[in-house]
Amino acid sequence: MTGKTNPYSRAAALVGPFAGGKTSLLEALLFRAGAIPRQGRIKDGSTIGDVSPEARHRLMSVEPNVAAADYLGEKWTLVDCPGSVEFQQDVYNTLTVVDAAVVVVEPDPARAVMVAPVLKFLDEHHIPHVLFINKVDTAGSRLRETLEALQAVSERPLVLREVPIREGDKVVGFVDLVSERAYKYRPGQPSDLIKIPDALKDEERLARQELLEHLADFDDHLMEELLEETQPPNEEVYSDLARDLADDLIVPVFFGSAEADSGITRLWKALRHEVPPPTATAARFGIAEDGAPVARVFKTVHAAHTGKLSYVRILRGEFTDNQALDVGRISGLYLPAPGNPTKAAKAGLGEVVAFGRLDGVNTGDLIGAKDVAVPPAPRLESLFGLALSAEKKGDDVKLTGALTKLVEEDPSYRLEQNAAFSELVLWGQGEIHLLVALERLKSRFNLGVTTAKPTVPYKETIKKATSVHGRHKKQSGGHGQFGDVHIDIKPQQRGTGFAFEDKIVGGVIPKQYIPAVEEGVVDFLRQGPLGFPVVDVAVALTMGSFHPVDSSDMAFKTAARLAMTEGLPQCEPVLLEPILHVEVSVPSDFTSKAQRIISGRRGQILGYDAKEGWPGWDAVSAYLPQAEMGDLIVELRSLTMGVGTFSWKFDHLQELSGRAADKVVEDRKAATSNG
Ligand SMILES: Nc1nc2c(ncn2[C@@H]2O[C@H](COP(=O)(O)OP(=O)(O)OP(=O)(O)O)[C@@H](O)[C@H]2O)c(=O)[nH]1
Ligand SMILES: [Mg+2]
Repeated sequence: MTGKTNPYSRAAALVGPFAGGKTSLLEALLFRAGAIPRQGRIKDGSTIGDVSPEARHRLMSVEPNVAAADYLGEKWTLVDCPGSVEFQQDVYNTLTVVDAAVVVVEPDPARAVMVAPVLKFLDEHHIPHVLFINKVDTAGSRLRETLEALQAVSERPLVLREVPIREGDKVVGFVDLVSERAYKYRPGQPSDLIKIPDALKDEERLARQELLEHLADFDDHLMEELLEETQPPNEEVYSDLARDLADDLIVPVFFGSAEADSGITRLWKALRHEVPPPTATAARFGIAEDGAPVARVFKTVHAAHTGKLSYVRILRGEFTDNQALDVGRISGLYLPAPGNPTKAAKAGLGEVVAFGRLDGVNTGDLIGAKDVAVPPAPRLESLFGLALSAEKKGDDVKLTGALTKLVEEDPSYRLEQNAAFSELVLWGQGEIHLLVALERLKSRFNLGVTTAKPTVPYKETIKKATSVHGRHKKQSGGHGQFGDVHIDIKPQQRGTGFAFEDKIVGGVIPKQYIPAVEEGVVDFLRQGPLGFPVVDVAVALTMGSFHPVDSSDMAFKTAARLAMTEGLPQCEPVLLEPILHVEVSVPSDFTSKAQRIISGRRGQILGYDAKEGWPGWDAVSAYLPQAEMGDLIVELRSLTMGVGTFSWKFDHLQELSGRAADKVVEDRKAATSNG
């Protein structure tokens, strides 16, 4: 253990499945560091984190809580991330700027699978991380079994750093496996140093040996010592631990209780001694030590008093308030504190701060970097959508503006302007994700909205050909109107779209009016007899006549429309349903359930296979009618402990007939006559 103080501010993210106790752990860490005078509780609504009304009343985090602390003279930023799978975008964005992550889990082996996605992300991006098994104050917590179950979903070896001291079925303290010191928890205070209980000595020895063997896998010198059965000096063990964490070779495992304030000092000390400095994190991104200041945006917030805030981690150099950057001028530099950022004049390497009013800057941007490009965190795909309309007439523009801000804050929302159905659809990660957006619209923008299922983009086509005549003639004082067309309408092969052919000979319709005829046809095809856009038809203009004075573009357009209106119903119009290609990902225990869900939704399973790069997971690929996608994610999650997910893309159109089709057409009629 080196006694050197770290000169730069370090940052750690608290991540893990929902309700594991991350926000409670933030509270405990801040309290132990002396950053807050007392330790609040989730159920009392008194924690530093989760201050937004949306988080408070749900008793869950719905955005990151960013808090600063000094621990033993060193500066830290802790970012407590939401655990719900619907708010994972913030997790991924945050993880791309921190020096390390603390993965907070519950001592329940059955829940280990819920940790798989975040561990996968950490492993893939080589982000140093430790595990904190929380809630060991609950009776019957199963540490060893939990560890085994977690190891099954972690690529990196999990290395236990302490063993529990139990009284009955309760964990009352721990033995640290490096220092070989034993501590007994004291509620609300640092633990008491005690003697290693005799009954635990053998287990402690074995566990320590296991720890050393893990480290020796990456250290030949240590390996020799173990083979020669000499005890390695603690200095060597500590420096191995720090190096292996920094290189993301091992995952050290701690345990404790955020609420009972147990094991918190142990965790703080590990962070202090083992988390790499921001220079290492910058190097991981390929950012050289020298050069112009660089900061990376991991969160954007539109706050009432400050306007747009871009939360950044400074990865090189120093930034000052009012500094002119090529993306704008920093107008307000803030030190983070949940709900209450305070102004500062400048900030240096490693610090997490918010820059005010940088309009051109987005989450994921690397401000100031000309020499490096770091890929942004992946943007999560849309899984659940709702059509929104403002309750108050005239609020539409305001609504679009507010939603644009929400999308900027959380890029896993997506706004779709569906012109064909004059619909505004907000996409997101699930029901709660969308509900939270609606609450934010209300609380922050004073916008009430009504919601509906998004319209499924059905199309229609025809199965038979016909020839029709359309004539538009009006004699109403002055100029008359005259257009006269004969057209052939016939079906085309699926996917070929629309074709128009001019077969006029001998100038029976002058060339200048032909485009107007085509326009009239195209206009009609926007909404066919069943109420949907018509595709895969060919129309040929075969005959017609004109009037030297009364004919006009308008008149020919109308004539064409009339012909189409009469002709299409004779062509056996048929509904076309959009079919998606979906890939459902689940742990293989859930594969057959996932297949049943797909079949239950008129899906056609194409096959399944081991999911690449995800040991123990399957990917089921299938065709699924878009109409059945609506709450697929809700059902999938409820059957897979929340971890099942899917990706989708439009694949093809498929004829839909019978009662299902009739229903779609009726609904469409009702919707268009209302609107
Ligand atoms: N028994 C026990 N309960 C705890 C402990 N830590 C947290 N809890 C409880 O677990 C629940 C979730 O705590 P949070 O701190 O909100 O968990 P979180 O991980 O931040 O939850 P999300 O942000 O929703 O993912 C609350 O009811 C806490 O009171 C603990 O150490 N022991
Ligand atoms: Mg939380």
